[in-house]
Amino acid sequence: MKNNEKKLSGIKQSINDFKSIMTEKIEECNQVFLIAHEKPDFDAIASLGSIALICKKLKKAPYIIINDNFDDLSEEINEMIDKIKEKFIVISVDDYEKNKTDNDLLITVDVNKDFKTALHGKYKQFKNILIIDHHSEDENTIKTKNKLIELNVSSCSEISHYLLNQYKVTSKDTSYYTFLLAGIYLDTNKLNKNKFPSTLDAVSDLISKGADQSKVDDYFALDFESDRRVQYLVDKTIPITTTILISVCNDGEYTKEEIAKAADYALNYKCDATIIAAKMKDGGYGVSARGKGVDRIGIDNIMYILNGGGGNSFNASCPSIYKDSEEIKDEIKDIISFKKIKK
Ligand SMILES: [Mn+2]
Repeated sequence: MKNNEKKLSGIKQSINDFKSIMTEKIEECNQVFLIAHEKPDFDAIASLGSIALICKKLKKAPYIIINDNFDDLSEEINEMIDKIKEKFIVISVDDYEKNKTDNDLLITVDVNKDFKTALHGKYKQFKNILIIDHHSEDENTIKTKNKLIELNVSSCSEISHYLLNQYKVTSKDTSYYTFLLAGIYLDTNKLNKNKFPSTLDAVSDLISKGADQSKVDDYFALDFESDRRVQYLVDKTIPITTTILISVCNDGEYTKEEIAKAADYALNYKCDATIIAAKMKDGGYGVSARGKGVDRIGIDNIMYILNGGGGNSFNASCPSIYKDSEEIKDEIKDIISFKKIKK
């Protein structure tokens, strides 16, 4: 118990330290732009909303950049974005380009890799950048001194919740708390994994502030058609070694989320890792890999060699691949059998 308390105070301490630099940077800039990773999920959207509330409290109405085609995002995500639009301005990268000044601040949430946001290649245009995230850093992490990257938390929503508290920001519109709860539920698979004492504290605080649990359940309700597609991908997995299951699927059209869910699901079987590749709307193959933490298999390294991806021994992926399914399957086999090593 003592150890848990120490951990919790550690998070609060680093958040408190970050608060002063965050306040300073927000106050001294002309405009604040917020961005998350492309194809934003509940955690990303919830974090955008909360950090926007903090900017507003500091009297800097932020611009939230969401450059995705809204039709590609789920109904639930669109509903959340519409809610955020009641209070804040949501813009595209083109809008940003038209309105940028030489003293702008960028805050990235739920992301720290340069290639994962729609501003890739444009970071130098910002005078300052703040990163608020829960993913580990690597050589692709956006260059900035000012970052709050906490690995011992469930999600960026959890960090955002503690930031809201530090700034004493409260919202009459309880949707913002509901979004944070949804973000935490997503990244903990409904509190089944990846949760810390600070996570449970955040959950109980959010519920006491009016986060709507039945709404969160609605967000996670299974879409039947989509779930059938996930199960189809799972059905197609075959053992490629005694410990790795793969599925490369060229029929049907899948979303990144469905591919990730299939990789998660297949990991329930007797194996150390799963790799799922399936065709998406644009003709490319989305790839997700999951592992049980067995480092020697190195799914992150497999993703790196396959198409410049990465991750860790539990969770890895790579950018879409535009080749045919047989070629992809062969390449994965070659990598696993060490026929193909680092480029
Ligand atoms: Mn996240």
